[in-house]
Amino acid sequence: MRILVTGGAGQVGTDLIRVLQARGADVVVYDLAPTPVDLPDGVRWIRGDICNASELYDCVKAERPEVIYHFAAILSASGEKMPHRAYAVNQHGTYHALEAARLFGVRQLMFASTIAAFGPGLPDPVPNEVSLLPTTMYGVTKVAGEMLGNYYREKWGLDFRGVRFPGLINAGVPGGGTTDYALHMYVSGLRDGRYECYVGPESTVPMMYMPDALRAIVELSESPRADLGRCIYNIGAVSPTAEEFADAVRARIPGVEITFNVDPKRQAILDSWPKRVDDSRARAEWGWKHEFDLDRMSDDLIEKLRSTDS
Ligand code: AKB
Repeated sequence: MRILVTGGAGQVGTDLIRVLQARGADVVVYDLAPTPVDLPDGVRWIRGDICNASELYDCVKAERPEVIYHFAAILSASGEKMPHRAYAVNQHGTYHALEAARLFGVRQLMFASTIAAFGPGLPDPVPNEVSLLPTTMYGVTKVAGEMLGNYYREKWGLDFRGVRFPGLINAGVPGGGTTDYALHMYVSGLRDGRYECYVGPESTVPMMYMPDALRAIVELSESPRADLGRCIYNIGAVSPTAEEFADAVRARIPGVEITFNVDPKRQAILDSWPKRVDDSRARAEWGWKHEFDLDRMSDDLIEKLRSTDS
């Protein structure tokens, strides 16, 4: 099956293309970034801008993917620095991806939504169905993407599905998100022996290790449509405080120095998000279950970082 991944150079896309290829997919990437030197053999890279509809349409028309994983996006912290760019990439980009799917007969479009779709003052844990009043441009455009995708499903029969990702943690390069502090603790902690965290020690949001996140999106894509009662699902894993992350890193990297120096802007974004998500719909409808808790994730990530660095 041919799968097109938009944003294949991003934090999720980089790992996703490998997972999809390992499952036998013929993977094509559409991304503005130049072809990476470590691109797996057999993956094709088409350089293009998600904001440019005709470029994207040409690509989808020529490649005829059966499924699009639409992951091109500007994340929350970068989006607050450049809201116009975030609007263009996230809002127009999603519309272009949906239109490309409609015009060229793509069967399914998988969408990366986020906990940033939620705003402040919601129940803890936050339910799947709740009023969505985000405070960031990133969150606003992701809510719009959810709604638009639902419209395409109802109006045109496109099999639109997506998950609200928690903050994601992996060994790769983070992409301008507010939750990046968690992965920086591991990466900078190991490489530099220190990290100054930009949110306070009590800060808590839902977080997930990348292998769980990749499994979630692929499992949702492959679930029988008849089992699914909605398009978009909360998925949860762990919700450690920033201090608990720091302790997990300290316990595994002797002598590491982790300190806290709050950046009020990023702290305010983080505080507008829920601490925990209720993912019972995903668990009931397509069997979602995370595998990595804080300890297992910390062991695995540090081992991966050590082996990449040696
Ligand atoms: C961000 O921090 O912007 C992202 C997200 C929560 O979607 N990691």
